[in-house]
Amino acid sequence: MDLLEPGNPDQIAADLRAAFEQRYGAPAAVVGRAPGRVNLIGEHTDYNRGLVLPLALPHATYAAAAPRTNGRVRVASLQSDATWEGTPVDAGPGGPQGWTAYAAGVLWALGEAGVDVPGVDLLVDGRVPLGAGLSSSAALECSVAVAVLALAGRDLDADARQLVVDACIRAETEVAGAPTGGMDQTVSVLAEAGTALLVDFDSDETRPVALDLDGLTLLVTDTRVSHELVDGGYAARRADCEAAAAELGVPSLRQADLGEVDRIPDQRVRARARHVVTEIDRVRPVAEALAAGDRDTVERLFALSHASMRDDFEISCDELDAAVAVAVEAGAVGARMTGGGFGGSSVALVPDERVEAVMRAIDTEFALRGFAAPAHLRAEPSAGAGLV
Ligand code: GAF
Repeated sequence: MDLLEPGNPDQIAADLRAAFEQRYGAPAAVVGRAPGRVNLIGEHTDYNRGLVLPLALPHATYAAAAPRTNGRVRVASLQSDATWEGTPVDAGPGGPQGWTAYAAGVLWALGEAGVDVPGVDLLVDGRVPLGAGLSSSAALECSVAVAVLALAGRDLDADARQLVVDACIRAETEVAGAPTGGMDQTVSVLAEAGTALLVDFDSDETRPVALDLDGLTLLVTDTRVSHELVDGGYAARRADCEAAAAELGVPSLRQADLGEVDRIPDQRVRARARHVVTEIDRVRPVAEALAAGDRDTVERLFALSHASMRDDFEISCDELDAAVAVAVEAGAVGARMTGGGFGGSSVALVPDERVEAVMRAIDTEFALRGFAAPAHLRAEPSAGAGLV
């Protein structure tokens, strides 16, 4: 059984500082840390000005940084041989490619926001599984942003946190070219330990929700079907949502009425809109149920959410459907796929004494069906980005 541990932040930071000094020949001045996330409910609702309920994972990305006097930037990772070198201004759209677009793009976006970005050496260590729908991209961006802001002499107060969220969204959408909606950067920076974050993308309000998880574990299963947000599926879903809003004459699907949605002539666009409108309506009841320990409501709404993503939004896959079905059969209170979809992870609410059994049942089913072996992790609601 593959259980992914988050590691000890102090130890990871110490090891990263040692690797940094070996690579660049001088010590790091700061280490930034930003978590991945798992979303509990509210999928593909953020770019429709809807509601989401993610929480920050204990699994994070770490970015060691030191200022340079020549104004130049060097970006490297412990997970990849690809590197990037240039100036913060060079790191904008059309500049860095691949994983370095997410890291270096943040320097460009911070500069655009008026931050006096210094030349910098960066080395990152990502402990959020890659391509697992757990927001390794946002963790990377936000870890770099908090490190660089510290080098620029800024405290991470509420204004600076919002600046980081906005800059990281620009890096992801404009430099890396992933047309995502902002949930991942928001929770990676604003999350508070022990809580999920209810975000309203219409009013831009955020509210921590304390979860009653007494006797329960949030178990995430990475199906190891790799998902990518820069390929066409995510953008196509977003375009369908925009087409639906245009058809209904509303600024976004947040303003759409389910009865009106049923009259959209194009079957595919109608189904996409139905997912978004019904999913937004599930978010507050799930937040209330998780806060009150109401297991029946969580089970019912997780099941409806998963079916909606599978049938109406068409972003699930056999592995995700299997992980969800087997988790519930083996004793989970509720389970659903989480994140952007097309692979990635499921999340299940599991009584503590059933966690081992659920993990084993999923592993067995995957082996029987010839799927790659999945990995599991415990999603303890953790704090947002900061310095280690
Ligand atoms: C990805 C995106 F980055 C988010 O903005 C969100 O749309 C999510 O998919 C689906 O809920 O994580």
